[in-house]
Order: sequence, then structure tokens, then C-alpha cells
Amino acid sequence: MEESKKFLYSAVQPTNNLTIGNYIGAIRNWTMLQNDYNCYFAIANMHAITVRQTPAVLRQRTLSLLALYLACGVDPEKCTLYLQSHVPAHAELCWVLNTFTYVGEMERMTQFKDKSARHAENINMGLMDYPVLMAADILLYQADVVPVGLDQRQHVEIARDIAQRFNNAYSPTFKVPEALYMKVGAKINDLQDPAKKMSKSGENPNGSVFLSDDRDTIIRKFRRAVTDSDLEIRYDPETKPGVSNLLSIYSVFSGKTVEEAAAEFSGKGYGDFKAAVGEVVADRLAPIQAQQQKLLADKPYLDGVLKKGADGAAYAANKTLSKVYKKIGFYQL
Ligand code: ATP
Ligand code: LTN
Repeated sequence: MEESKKFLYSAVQPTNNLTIGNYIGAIRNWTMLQNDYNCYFAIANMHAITVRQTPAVLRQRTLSLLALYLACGVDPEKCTLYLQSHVPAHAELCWVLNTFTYVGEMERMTQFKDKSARHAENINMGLMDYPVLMAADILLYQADVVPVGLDQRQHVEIARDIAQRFNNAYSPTFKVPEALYMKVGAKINDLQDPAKKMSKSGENPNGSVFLSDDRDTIIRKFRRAVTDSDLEIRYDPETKPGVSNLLSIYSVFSGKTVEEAAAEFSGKGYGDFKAAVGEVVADRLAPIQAQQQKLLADKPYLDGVLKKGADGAAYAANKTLSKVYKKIGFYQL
């Protein structure tokens, strides 16, 4: 941990298989940021249970997500990589922050409204409290920045509000975090409905490319991607959302800029373009998938990473929690 570096926090939930949206919007950026920040990266299993999970599947997805972080290049020697439920301070700070959060503002959160509509049979308190737990995650580690996709903007805003409210009520305790969005790929859209974000739990499996998809599936999904009828390959998200989305994906996976990508395909047909995007994504994902499988076969290693991560995370988290308990008047021994 280098004192001169700023602190960074992010997490992904171990729900469903991850899509290239999660990769582009989250994990890929982590591998670039880990050199410049003191990073904490969590597997948010406590958030995951706000929607009903099958226990054995949740357990398996937890390790699978850890192996994926590592396979993508997140380095446990540089970052603290851990499982949220291994650090009880998350639940403890969440409880305190609940008393600084209003029911009305939680009811108005976009994700709460969306998920309540999708899971009408189980609108539980955890689902409503999701943003407060996320605020606890971030604030426990005194994070300066939180790299996330655009869909998480409202959650980071609330974390800032809660931090400021607490700081104003007592004295400066929490760092007020900033969201960090990447220029390209902060929002990758659904291949079948380019007006919608690509999601791991979307209804149409052809709209999302999963990191676990095999080569043929990846190429087929791109071949079927929805574009438009004017047959011109250029970046213009307003009028050409499908083509622009494919150009963003191509740019990230090929390492070229969006302009370079557009130039490369100008004058070419949509068929060739979509095939090329599929190829580059499949080529880039193959070594990640192989490495993930290799790591999953070495459970003692994965457990070791989680153990070391939990110790490091708990140390930092407990320091903040103890400050909070002192300020609010919890008698300490
Ligand atoms: P779900 O569909 O289950 O709600 P999700 O696909 O939105 O899940 P999360 O676990 O909520 O995935 O998000 C993990 C990270 O991936 C977050 O930082 C989020 O902003 C980012 N992310 C998710 N989808 C996209 C996308 N389509 N484009 C860019 N970033 C994304
Ligand atoms: N809600 C986030 C996952 C998450 C997170 C966090 C992201 C849980 N805790 C703290 C950033 C910081 C999501 O991406 N769905």
C-alpha cells in the first residue's frame, strides 16, 4: 500500500455469467487502474442475495468470478481482492448508514424501481437497502474514486450524499468519493436492442455476449446484431446506435480508437464488419477463458487469494468502522 497513491474501490456481483459489458465497463479498466491507485476489488455476494440465488450456484459463481478477475489480469500482489461477506464491517457500517438514509430517496432509486418490477414476488428490504450497502462498501475504504459503468451513477451519488450527511452531522469521517467513467465503453448496449444496456440478466440471450460463450456462439451473436438500413459504418450513437455500439466493442477488443476502427471499415459491408467484430472478441476472450479454467482447478490458490484479501480489507475497514462507532457514541472497550 503506497501512501502517495489515491484509493480506489469497485465490485461486481456474482450473479449470472458476466457479459462483455461487464468486462469493458468494469474489469478491464481495473487492470489499467491497478498500477496507479491503491485498489480494493470485491465480489459483492451480499448484494447478490437481494435477488433470490441458488446456494450452490452462488458459491460456484463466487470462485468463478474470482478466477475471472485474475484471468483478466487483476493482480492480487497489487490489489486487495476479497469477498464482501468475509468482512463483517460492511454489514455493520450499512446499519449505521441506514440511519442517515431516507426511505423516500431509496424508493426513488432507478434500480430499485426496475428490480421491483422484475421481481414483484420478492421486493425485500435488502433490495431497497442495496445502495446503502454499496455506500458502506465504498466509504469503509476511504475511496477517492469508484470506477463503474454509467448505470451505477445514481448509486455513487447516494454514497456521496450519505458521506456528506454523516461528515456534516459529526466531523469529517469519510472521504467523499468520485465516480470514474471510462471514455469508451461506459455503456455497452444490447446487440438485439441497441437502445438498451447489455445486461447479464437480459431477457434475450442473443443480445448479450457472455465471457463464457464459445467462439461459434460469439461469432453468431455478432452476425445477428441489429444495425440499421443506411449501410454506412460510422460512429454516431444518436442516429446509428447499433453500428456505434459495435464500433465501441471493436475498438476496445482491438486496441484501436473508435475513429481508427470506423476508418478501417469505411466502404465495407455490414456483413464483413460484424464478422470482424465477432472474430476479434472471440480471439481476445479465448486466452482469458483458458486461464480462468486453469485457475478454477487450483482451489487452494484461490482460497489463499481470498484469505489474504479478507485480512487486508478487514484491517482497513475496521479502522473506519471504529472511527464511526466512536463518533456516534457507541461505547468501546
Ligand atoms: P444485472 O443485469 O444482473 O443487473 P449487470 O450486468 O448490470 O447485472 P452488475 O453486476 O450490476 O452487472 O455490474 C457490474 C459492473 O459492470 C458495474 O460497474 C457496471 O456499471 C458494469 N456494467 C454492467 N453492464 C454494463 C454495460 N452494458 N456497459 C458498461 N458497463 C457495464
Ligand atoms: N452495485 C454494483 C456492484 C457494487 C459496487 C460496490 C460497485 C457493489 N458494491 C461498490 C462499486 C462500488 C454493480 O455494479 N451492480
